[in-house]
Amino acid sequence: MALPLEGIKIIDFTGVQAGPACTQLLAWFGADVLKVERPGVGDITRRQLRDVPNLDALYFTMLNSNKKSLTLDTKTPEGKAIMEQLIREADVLVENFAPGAMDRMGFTWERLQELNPRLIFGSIKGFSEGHPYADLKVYENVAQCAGGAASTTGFWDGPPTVSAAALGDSNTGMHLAIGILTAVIARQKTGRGQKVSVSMQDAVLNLCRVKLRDQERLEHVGYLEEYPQYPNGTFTDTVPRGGNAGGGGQPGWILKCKGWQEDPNAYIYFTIQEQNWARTCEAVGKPQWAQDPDYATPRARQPRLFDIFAEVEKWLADKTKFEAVEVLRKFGVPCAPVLSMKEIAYDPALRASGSIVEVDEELRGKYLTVGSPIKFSDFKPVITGAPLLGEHTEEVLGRMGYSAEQIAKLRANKVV
Ligand code: CAO
Repeated sequence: MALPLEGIKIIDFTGVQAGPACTQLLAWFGADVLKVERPGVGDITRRQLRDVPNLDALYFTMLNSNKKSLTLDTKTPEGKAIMEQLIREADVLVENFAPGAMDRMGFTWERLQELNPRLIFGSIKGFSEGHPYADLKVYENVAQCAGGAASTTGFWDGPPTVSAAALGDSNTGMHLAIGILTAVIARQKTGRGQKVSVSMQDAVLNLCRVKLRDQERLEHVGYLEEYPQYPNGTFTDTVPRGGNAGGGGQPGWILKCKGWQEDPNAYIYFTIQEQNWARTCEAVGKPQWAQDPDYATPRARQPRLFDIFAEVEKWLADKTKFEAVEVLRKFGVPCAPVLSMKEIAYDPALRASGSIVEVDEELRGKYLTVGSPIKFSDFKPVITGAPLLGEHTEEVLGRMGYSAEQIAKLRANKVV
């Protein structure tokens, strides 16, 4: 069966994580993605954090599957000419270079439109155009700090904290993928391409929506009832760090289970859902709480939340995180074991669903990667290996009309 994005030609002029995550997703769904990389150098992640000498690092292979690779020095006249021909034939060009790099190379948005008015140009930067920091180079944690995530993550008595989740990188790539697909649909109506820009700061902020909600609530009422600082702590004029508190109307916390003294991940996340309170009480052996006026309503429970959590921890003391979840799920309590990366890597359910997949590459052999988190009823994305640097150079140039001699000359001159 043809994959949905088959026939869509994407020039992947990206590096590190944010851009490659975007184009990888589109490749999984069938787009023809050609990674354009500097000869002899390639995407920097090929050699960052290597686990096997001289092999492309997992950092690269896990973000560049299902793509092809062409080496091309786009700063040489011959390289520029090849790039221009590729752009004329492409549907989409994606880049995430440092601010101004595309312009310095001669590929301004105006020039791209001249070359191909149907081209969709996807661009990732740290900050939006016109922002005072628009000239900054940005990596993941910089974006988490600028987007509001770090100031609201962690514990109130500790420093701002970054998340392990790639809110700045892969998240921005996912936003760009949505933007690109939207522009593809728009082009079906208008016949024109357009520039689609996403800044990492904005993509992080989009995920911190509820914290902006909290800022506005704080300015209206002076406190945030679902934060651990309420009712006995103090609030300033900005949203505090709330530790592991449940972010919405459902109080929750990370609770210790059997073995927490030795195992740093022997915990569960436990949630108090208002509409499920009576069953929750039954589950943790406190059925009397359901009718007790000190515990029966969210308002009554609010000042006692940490006493409740302490009682639940007593109930958890002789249960592993998996045993605890087995009981709680039967009572409809929203909860989960805190899973370590090792547990995730070997989780049979994640393997069965295709969320973790094993790729077999000629040089590296078998390795795990994260598969498509988006599931379709008509097809299942198949994750293949990542290309070696310049693996498809001959194939691509040959298709563009270059002879073997011409390619050899380009190679000798380090253009490809
Ligand atoms: N041929 C010729 N030159 C090439 C080339 C090619 N195929 N590919 C890249 N280059 C050149 C660029 O044109 C640039 O040259 P100039 O500096 O002379 O303009 C140079 O290589 C380096 O570009 P770069 O963007 O990779 O710069 P960097 O390594 O200094 O910065 C990063 C990396 C990620 C900080 C920066 O690209 C950035 O801020 N990107 C936007 C935000 C982003 O996506 N960050 C996410 C990274 S994931 O954590």
